[in-house]
Parts: sequence; C-alpha cells; structure tokens
Amino acid sequence: MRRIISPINLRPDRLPPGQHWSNKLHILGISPPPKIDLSQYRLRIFGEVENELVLTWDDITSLEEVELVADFHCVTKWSCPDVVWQGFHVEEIKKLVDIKSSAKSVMVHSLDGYTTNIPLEYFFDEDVIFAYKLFGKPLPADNGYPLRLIVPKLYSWKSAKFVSGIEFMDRNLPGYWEQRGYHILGDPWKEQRFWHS
Ligand SMILES: Nc1nc2c(c(=O)[nH]1)N[C@H]1C(S)=C(S)[C@@H](COP(=O)(O)O)O[C@H]1N2
Ligand SMILES: [Mo]
Repeated sequence: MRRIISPINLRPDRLPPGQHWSNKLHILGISPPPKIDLSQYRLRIFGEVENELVLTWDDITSLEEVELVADFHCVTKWSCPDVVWQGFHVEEIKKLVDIKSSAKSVMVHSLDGYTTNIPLEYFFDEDVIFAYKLFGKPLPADNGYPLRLIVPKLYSWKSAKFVSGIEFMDRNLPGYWEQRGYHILGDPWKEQRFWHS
C-alpha cells in the first residue's frame, strides 16, 4: 500500500493561525448521516469530461489503496493531528475519465444534499484522496460512510462526507457553505474562513 504523508504535517507552521490542537475529530454535519446500502451505492463522475462514468462499490474497492496521514483543520478552530485515512488517490480518476481542458474546478456532491467546490489544482494534489477507512477500519457513519474526500491543505468543510458525485465545472461555483458566507477557497494558513473576515 502506498503511504502518503501530507507535506503540511512536516511544516514548521504546521498549526495554522487561530487554530488549537484537539485529540479527536468532532462530528459536524448539516444533517444526520444518510442510510447506505452498498449494493445500491453509486459514485457518479460527470460534467466537463469526455466520458461520464458511474462506479459501483466493487469498482471503488478494486482501485489501488493508499494510506494518508494528515492533520484535519476545522474552520471552527480545532485541528486534529495525524489522522490516518485509507482510500484511493484522486489520480485514479484521471485514469478513468478524460477531463476536458474547459474544466476549472470540481463540485463534490454528497448524499445528505451537501456540496463543496474545489479548484482543479487543489483537487488534483499529491495528498488528496477519497477515503473509505479511518485508522484502518471502515469509515464510521458520522465520519462520512461509505466514502469521503480528504483535502488536507484546505479547511475541513471541503472534505465532503458521504460522497456520491464528482462534477467537473468550467467555473468555480460556490457549494453549500460557500453560498452561506464561507470563503470560496478556504486556505487555513491564510485564515480564509469567511468571505468578509
Ligand atoms: N456531506 C457532508 N460533508 C461534510 C459536512 C456536511 O455537513 N455534509 N460538513 C463538513 C464540515 S463543516 C466539517 S468540519 C467536516 C467534519 O468532519 P467529521 O465529522 O468527520 O469530523 O466534514 C465536512 N464535510
Ligand atoms: Mo467545519
């Protein structure tokens, strides 16, 4: 299994400004976790791609598994160090679909109705994975079962839980929290918490 250590974990300014360490992930979400039947679960890849694709759970678990060790930074100011996730790397998506040159950003869609937008260069980064395990065990329902995105270099509202769709967009349109005042990018080292902060 390939192991990735997020480069931000090695930086001297590892803890972003205004954050404090917390020894656990605090469960945050817009609604209780959705009920999932893996035999019915589908991951849809669509938008600015030449070939739209629908993956089953078997398709997902047949992709190469990687392990990511990364800090998790919530905009509400807690940061959890060295969280270990297992899943597939975003590069796998490039092997499955031809992304059009018009694609500029990604909207991640979730089964609870949540969405979040990520510019392409932040989405296709070395430490971005879709996780289906947390510390070697299947993702708990509250942490995003069956599949969640992990984007260590951005605030954790970008790490969408219960992912059901990856939409490539030709513009960087705002997702759920971004429409409600959260920053369009959300870089913790620049304290990009809210639009007017
Ligand atoms: N689908 C979905 N993903 C989501 C959210 C949500 O409400 N729905 N909340 C986000 C926020 S604000 C945070 S801080 C993290 C929390 O992850 P955790 O519950 O695993 O700690 O999930 C993010 N991903
Ligand atoms: Mo959050």
